[in-house]
Amino acid sequence: MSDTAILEQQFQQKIDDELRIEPKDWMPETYRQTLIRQISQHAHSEVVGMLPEGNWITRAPSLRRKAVLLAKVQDEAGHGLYLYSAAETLGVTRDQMVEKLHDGTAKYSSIFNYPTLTWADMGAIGWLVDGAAIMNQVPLCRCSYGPYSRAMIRVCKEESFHQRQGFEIMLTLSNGTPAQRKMAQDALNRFWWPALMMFGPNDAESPHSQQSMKWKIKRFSNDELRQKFVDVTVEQAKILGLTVPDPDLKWNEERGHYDFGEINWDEFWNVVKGNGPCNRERLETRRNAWENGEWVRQAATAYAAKQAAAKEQKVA
Ligand code: BYC
Repeated sequence: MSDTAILEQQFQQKIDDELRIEPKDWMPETYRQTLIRQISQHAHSEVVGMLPEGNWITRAPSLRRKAVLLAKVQDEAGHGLYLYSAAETLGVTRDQMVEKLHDGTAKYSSIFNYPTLTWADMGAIGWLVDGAAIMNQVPLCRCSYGPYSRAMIRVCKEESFHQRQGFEIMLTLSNGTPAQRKMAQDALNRFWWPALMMFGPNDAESPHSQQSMKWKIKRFSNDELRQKFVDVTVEQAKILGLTVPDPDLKWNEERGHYDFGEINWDEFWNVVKGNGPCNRERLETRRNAWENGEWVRQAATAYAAKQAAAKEQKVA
């Protein structure tokens, strides 16, 4: 057996024994690259994900709603920071990751390429998008890579608050005037299918799943998580008195799960490839933010250098 084969065997054994892989441990290059891809794309999703909601902070209907939404959007920025930091432990810099987002080579979640047209969309995003995120992210707290799994613990606690605030907005609207009810139903109609797409392609079409499951980066497949989400969320829609926009949705007694209709995969891949309703606008906003923030980065770097020089002088 070659040295590499022995190392690979020991590595897989560690994973099978539920031990965490830490930054300085030996790891196959493909494991490192898979994590950089997933964690950086996850971080980008958090940061781009601030845009559809940030758009509504000034238009939130009360001071309370404004404060809550502001806190939520700030949380997303924090999630981006933890995740970029986790990815940096794998030997990639934040600048390299951001560059890949800006030149379109790194992906971010398809869901953030849809517009937020009414206040009810803030409810639908919290309820459905954060709900889907929790379903996907709770298992990531047990991911085999230590820094990613630890970052996810705090992220999940905050996502849980996000999901509840969204559900509360939906509940208020559904118990409101006929116009408010209609607005809530319209938001559900527009966000339901894109929320199901967040879990990624069907297992048979998912090139990374098998290896990522073996490495315990992923603990459940895309389809398993999507099914869990449908089962939980359909019951919540009943509480809201809203209709899930899927004529094929039906409880399957034998399976003990809801059957649901076919996802429009052409729409999904179209959005993933950069041609969704808001892809260009989102990337343009991020690129502008990066350019306009140049002076902040320069000032922070200059300040850090000044502090380091002062510390050195003190030691000397
Ligand atoms: N959108 O083999 P697959 C949030 C790509 S943010 C775009 O199944 P994998 C929030 C996939 O990247 C939550 N692309 O891949 C923030 C791959 O392409 P590449 C974001 C997608 O990695 C603000 C290709 O399709 N959550 O909650 O095994 C406000 C084949 O897919 C999508 C995360 O990022 C998609 N939906 O599984 C509110 C969670 N799906 O990379 C809320 C962490 C797939 O080869 N990520 N693709 O070019 C994951 O769990 C996994 O990466 C995925 C995909 C389940 C998303």
